[in-house]
Amino acid sequence: MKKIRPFTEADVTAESAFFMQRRQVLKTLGIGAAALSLPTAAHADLLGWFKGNDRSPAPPGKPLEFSKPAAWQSPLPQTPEAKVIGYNNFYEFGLDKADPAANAGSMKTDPWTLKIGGEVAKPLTLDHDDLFNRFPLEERIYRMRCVEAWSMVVPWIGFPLQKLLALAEPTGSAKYVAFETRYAPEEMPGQKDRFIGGGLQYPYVEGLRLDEAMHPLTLLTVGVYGKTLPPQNGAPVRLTVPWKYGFKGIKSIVSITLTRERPPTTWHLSAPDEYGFYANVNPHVDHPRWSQASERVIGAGGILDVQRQPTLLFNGYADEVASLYHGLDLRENF
Ligand SMILES: Nc1nc2c(c(=O)[nH]1)N[C@H]1C(S)=C(S)[C@@H](COP(=O)(O)O)O[C@H]1N2
Ligand SMILES: [Mo]
Repeated sequence: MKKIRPFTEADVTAESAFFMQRRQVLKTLGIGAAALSLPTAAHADLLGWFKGNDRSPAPPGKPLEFSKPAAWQSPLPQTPEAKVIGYNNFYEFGLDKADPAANAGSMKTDPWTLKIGGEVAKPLTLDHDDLFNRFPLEERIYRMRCVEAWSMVVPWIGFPLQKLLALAEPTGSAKYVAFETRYAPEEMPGQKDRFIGGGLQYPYVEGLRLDEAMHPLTLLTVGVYGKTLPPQNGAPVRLTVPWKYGFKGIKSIVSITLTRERPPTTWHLSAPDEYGFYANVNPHVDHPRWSQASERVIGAGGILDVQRQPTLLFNGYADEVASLYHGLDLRENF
């Protein structure tokens, strides 16, 4: 059987190319027009899904109580809320930027269980309410840079991951932290169907070095724009690591495991030459298929209102995080 190249983010990028994308999706998977004309059950499902996008959207989030520490406020213009919650990557719900908002309402996010275990003295479990009550919530206005070369500025709400890890007490053998998204194919059609899910392996997994996970910028995020996260943004809890490409920000997390070895990570598994483990934002290290020197700013305008700006080393957080990578070759460790 012909080996199929997994999708890369670039296969599914510009929101303007809606229909072209769908053709590209099928082409990448090796499905030509002839195959499409065969009305097999699988293809009927697939075409039904593509026509779909008429499912009822998730109800709006609940208002949260949080502080606004001065250190994390920002004069940068924030991306309009409609774009933050309407232009998403969450391949479990489809590949188009509009798919997650249209489809993620099917995911059950309460009750929820987040398990912290592995190389820790005190494994623990948080339930849905613990996510919002166990730690004081803070608003953090962070830059967000997707590896596809677009960017936003987002007012997230959450708590530092370091507080949760401290409770679990990592052992001396803990070197990495592994994260896993919920696996529920009945609720997440992309996990059930390779066509919808872009050929990625599920559940989506991510990882950080322990020192990256303990960094004060690293946030477990439970809200955005003053309210609980909508499902398309990774409800009820997702990771935010603002100096790394967006794909490190794994959504809808059910487990956090401290490990001795570097854990597998989804995009690296799918295309190891294109997506590294570190994924630090770096304008000097291009993606093999496009430049990372600048980025398209997702603003209030439509697709014809294109603003670009230079991309910053570590996404503008070099003063805070460059010391983590002292002596590391950032080109080799991309
Ligand atoms: N489980 C899961 N997490 C994920 C993804 C995904 O497809 N599945 N996409 C990643 C990518 S590529 C990006 S850019 C961010 C997008 O987050 P946002 O939609 O909240 O902006 O989520 C990341 N987390
Ligand atoms: Mo991304």
